[in-house]
Amino acid sequence: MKLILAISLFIMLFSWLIIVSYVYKQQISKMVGMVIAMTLAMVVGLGVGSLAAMLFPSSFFEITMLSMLIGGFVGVTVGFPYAIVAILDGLISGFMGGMMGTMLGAMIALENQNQLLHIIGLICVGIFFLVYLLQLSEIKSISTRVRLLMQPSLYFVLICLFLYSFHDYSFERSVKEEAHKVHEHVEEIVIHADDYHFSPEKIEVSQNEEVTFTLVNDGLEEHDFEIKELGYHLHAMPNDSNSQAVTFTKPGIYEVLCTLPGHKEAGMAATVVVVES
Ligand SMILES: [Cu+2]
Repeated sequence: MKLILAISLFIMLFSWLIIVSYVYKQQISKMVGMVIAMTLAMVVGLGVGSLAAMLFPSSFFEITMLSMLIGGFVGVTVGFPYAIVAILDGLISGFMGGMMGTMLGAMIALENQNQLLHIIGLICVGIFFLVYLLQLSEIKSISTRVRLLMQPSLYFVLICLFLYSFHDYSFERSVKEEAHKVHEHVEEIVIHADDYHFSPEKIEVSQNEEVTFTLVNDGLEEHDFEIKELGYHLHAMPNDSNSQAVTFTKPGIYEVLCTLPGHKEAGMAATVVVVES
């Protein structure tokens, strides 16, 4: 809920700057318009890129392209009322911001992602405020109707509200909880091997969930536990055991064998049924 508030406030603060630069385009000089286009495009690209790279680390390419596009789009939009040079600078800055943001988000260690997110949030709104002051310094005449609305203090209050709703949002916590949840799912399955028999003979596991098989040799001879399709191999001497983790990515029925000569024929076979998740 608070996150939705933070995001809406962020969009509001940002749109305010765009509205001001459109409404007062006659009074703001081309030079300042260009600086505003560059700054906003860079900041938005950086923010969107780093957040996206942290949230969707597996689709890095798509996220880089999308962040560059968003940054570039912001640059063009803000630069549009001013000059071609403002559009061009905005576009390039947006591309760069998006690119750097995704790299930053992807490179940062998991435990620092929360800090990074908050630092970038703070930088974004801080720069927004400076841009707003820059815009106001250019505007000579404000109609009395909107004078109250254009007070920098009002904008500042919105920034404080944003920081308040954002400060205790813990991205790190949600990531860690997720990782913990996955960890809890690691299941150990113990298979007993005696002379020429596996027990159990039918093992059921879920697709994409890590399982650890432990082969316990209760027999008088050495035995192994091999899943040929995965290149998975466990071996145990008599009165010994061995374990190794494996993840089945494809559902289906996998054959398990003891590869020692004659053992399979004597009945040392089992099946792993991987259930689609
Ligand atoms: Cu065997």
